[in-house]
Parts: sequence; C-alpha cells; structure tokens
Amino acid sequence: MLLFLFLFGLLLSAVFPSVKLQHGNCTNSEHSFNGRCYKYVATAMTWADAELHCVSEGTNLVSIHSLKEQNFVKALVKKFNQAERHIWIGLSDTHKQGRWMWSDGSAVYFVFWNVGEPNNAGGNEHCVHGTLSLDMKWNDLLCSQTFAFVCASHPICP
Ligand SMILES: [Ca+2]
Ligand SMILES: [Ca+2]
Repeated sequence: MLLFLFLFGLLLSAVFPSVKLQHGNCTNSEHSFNGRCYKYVATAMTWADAELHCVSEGTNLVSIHSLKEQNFVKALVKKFNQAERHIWIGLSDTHKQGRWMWSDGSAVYFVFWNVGEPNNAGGNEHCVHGTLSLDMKWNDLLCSQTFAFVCASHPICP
C-alpha cells in the first residue's frame, strides 16, 4: 500500500510538476526562469502602455517559448493575482493581421491559444492576453483593454 502511494505520488509529480519561483540572479521584484527575469505588474494598462512600461525598465512584455515557460508564467501570475483576471503578454498582430509577433523581436514557434482563438472578433482583436482561470490560455482581444501584465528581460536563446 505504501509503495503504491509512493508510486502514485511520483506519477502525480511527473504529470503536474510544481514550479519553483526563485529570484536567482534577478532583482527582488523579479523571478528567474532559464536565465531570464520576469516581473508581474499589477497596474492595469492598455497593451501599448504595458509594453512602454516594460521598455522603460529595459524589458518587454513577456514572450513565451515553451510549455515549461508557459507554466512558469502561470505560476508567477498565480502568486500575485488571486483575482484570476486577464494578463497581457507580448504577442500581437497589430502590424499585419494574422501574423503574430512578439514585442521583444523573438520568433513565434510556441503558441498556447484557447479553443477557438485567435478569432479576431469584430476584426479588431490584435493583442494577446492569458486568463488564469483558463489555465492561462491565450486569446486575442482589443488592445485598448486594460489589464495587469508580465515584463521579461530579453531572451538569451529565442
Ligand atoms: Ca488581429
Ligand atoms: Ca479573441
């Protein structure tokens, strides 16, 4: 029985790996993942103002390049945002409809869209947010909406 519980625990930890939030080499207001530093900003802003805020601190809105990084960002948002609100990330198709770009210039080769998204509803949805209550899955939305957001330092190996 004990062995069974032990093996079940191992299985659970393999299926649902816990994400450790550590400051690493980042400042006390940031958390470290894979050599980058990430900061949750609770003040609600439009996508552009959120990006400008990150740029003023030498970063960009967060770009996400793997499921591991997605899970890290989710854990970070969960730590600071218990209200399950929406969070801007650095993805947009403002410049060319349907062509997604990260604001930090890195290439898009990982996506985590919610079911049925991106749908460019009304022909006006060009900025991307994650929603904590939907597993932080992504949706395109009006850029003028105001949400909290995550800034991140530039990717070392995008
Ligand atoms: Ca769009
Ligand atoms: Ca949408």
